[in-house]
Amino acid sequence: MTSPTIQALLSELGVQLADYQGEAIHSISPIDGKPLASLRADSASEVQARITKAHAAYLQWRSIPAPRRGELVRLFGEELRTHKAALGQLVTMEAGKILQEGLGEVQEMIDICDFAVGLSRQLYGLTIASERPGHRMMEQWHPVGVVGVISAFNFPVAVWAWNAALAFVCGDSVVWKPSEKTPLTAIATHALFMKAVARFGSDAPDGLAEIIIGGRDSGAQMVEDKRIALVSATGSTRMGKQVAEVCARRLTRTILELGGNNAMIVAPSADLEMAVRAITFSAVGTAGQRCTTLRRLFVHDSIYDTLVPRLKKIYAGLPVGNPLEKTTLVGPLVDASSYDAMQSSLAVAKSEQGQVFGGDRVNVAGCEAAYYVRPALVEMPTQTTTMHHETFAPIMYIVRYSDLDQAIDWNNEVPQGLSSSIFTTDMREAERFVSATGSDCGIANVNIGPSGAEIGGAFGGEKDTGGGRESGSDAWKAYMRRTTNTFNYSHALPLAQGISFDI
Ligand code: UN1
Repeated sequence: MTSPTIQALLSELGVQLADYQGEAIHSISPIDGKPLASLRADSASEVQARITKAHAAYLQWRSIPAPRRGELVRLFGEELRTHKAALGQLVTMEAGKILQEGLGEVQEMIDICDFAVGLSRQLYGLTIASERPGHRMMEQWHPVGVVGVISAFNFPVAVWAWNAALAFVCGDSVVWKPSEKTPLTAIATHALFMKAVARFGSDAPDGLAEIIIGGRDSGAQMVEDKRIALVSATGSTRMGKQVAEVCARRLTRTILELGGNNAMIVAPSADLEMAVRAITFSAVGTAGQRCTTLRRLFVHDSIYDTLVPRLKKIYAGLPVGNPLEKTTLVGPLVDASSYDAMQSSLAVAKSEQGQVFGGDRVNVAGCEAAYYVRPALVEMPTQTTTMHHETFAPIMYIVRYSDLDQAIDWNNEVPQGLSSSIFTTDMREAERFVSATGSDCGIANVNIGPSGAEIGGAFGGEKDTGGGRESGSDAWKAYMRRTTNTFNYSHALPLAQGISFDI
C-alpha cells in the first residue's frame, strides 16, 4: 500500500518501488501514523551477495584516479540539487522533521558532495625527512575497502552522505543499512546515486553502492562480515557498544557516532536575544530528536529570572503540528515508544524535584495516531541523575549556576561527549570553555547552539558518543589506509638507529 503523494515523489526521484515491495518492513509516517509503503527485507544470503558485489566493486574502483572518482560525486551532487525539493519532502514525510529541516538535510548532502569533490584532488600524504643519507620517506593514502554504513531515522540520508561522499572519492565502495523506520528515503537516495552512476559511465563498477533493507539482524550480519573494512554506525550507545565489540574482535575499524547529551551555559554577559533563538532552535528543532539537541541548559543566577520566563513564553506559543505546513516549527515524535520514553523521563524528573513546563501531548486534527508533543522545559534544583541520560525527545532541563567552574563540571559530568556551547561576550569565559580545561565534547561552540553543525568541521564526540569523526576536516583519513614508504637511492644500506649488522 502506497499513498498517491508518496508514489508521485518516488517516481520523480526515479524509484522503482516494485523492486522493493513486500510485507516485512513498514515505513510509517510520523505525521499521521499511517503506512507510506511496505517493503520486503533482504534475506541473509542477499545481504551476503550485496557485500560480495560491493567488495568486487572496490577492487576495481580503487584503481580509478581520485579526481575521476570525484566526478561521480559531483554528478551525484547535481542530482541532489535537481531533486532537493522532492527528497526534502520525502524526508519530512518519513522522518517527520519540518520541511525547512528536510530541505536542510538535503542541502547538507549537497555540501558534503562539494567538499568531497575538492577533496578528490587533495588526498595528501607527507614527505618526511629521513635520518639516513640518500633516503627519502613519504606516506600515501590508499582506499581501505568496503565501508559499511548504519544510519538512524533522524538524519535518514545526510549521515549516509557524509560517509559515502568521502568513501567514494577515497576509492571505497559502500554498503548501507538505513534505519528500518526510514527505508524509503534511503531507497530514493540510492536511486539518485544510480542516476549519477548512469551519467558517469562504465568506470563506476556495479556494486559501488549497495543498500540493505532489513532489521537488526542484517545490520549485525554486515558488522560481522570480514570484507567490511570500516563500520560507520550512528545510533544509540547500546548499539554502538555491540558494534564496537564485534569489530574489536575482528580488529576492524569503526566510526561511532552515538548518544549526545548536549549542554549550553548562558553566562551573565550573554546576548540574550541571540541566546533565546539559539536555545529554542537547538532544543526543539527536529522535535528534540537530533543527537546534537540541546538537553541541558545552565543559566547564571543573575539572568535566570529574565531568561527562563522568556523561554516559557516562547515554548507556550511554539507552533506544533504537521511538519509539511509552513508555519510549523515542531513536528511529531517518530513513534509511540519515543512518546512513552519522554513521558517516563518527565515522571522521573518530577520525582527528582523537577518542575515541568509543557511536555503534554498535542492533538493535531486528522493525525490522531501520531505523537505530537509540546516541548518540555524542566527546571531542576541541580544536575540530577536523570539528566545523565539521553531521552530522544524535546526535554530541556534547566539548572541555575553561580560559578563557571561548576557549570563546566556539569557540562562534562555526563557519560556522553558530543556537543556543547556557551553564550558569553566575555572573552576569558569563551576561551576557557573551548580550552583543554573546558568542555570535554567533540564540539564546543561559542555564541551558537550545540546543534546544526556545518559539514566542513569534523563531526563526532568523546566518551559514550563513541569517539568517531565524520564529515569535514581530515575525517577522510578514516576511509583510507596509510602506507609509509622509504626509498633508498644511495649505494649503501645504512640501518635506522645506526645499528651495525655486518654479514
Ligand atoms: C545527528 O543528529 O545524527 O549538527 C546528526 C547537526 C546536524 C547533524 C546531526 N548537522 O545537528
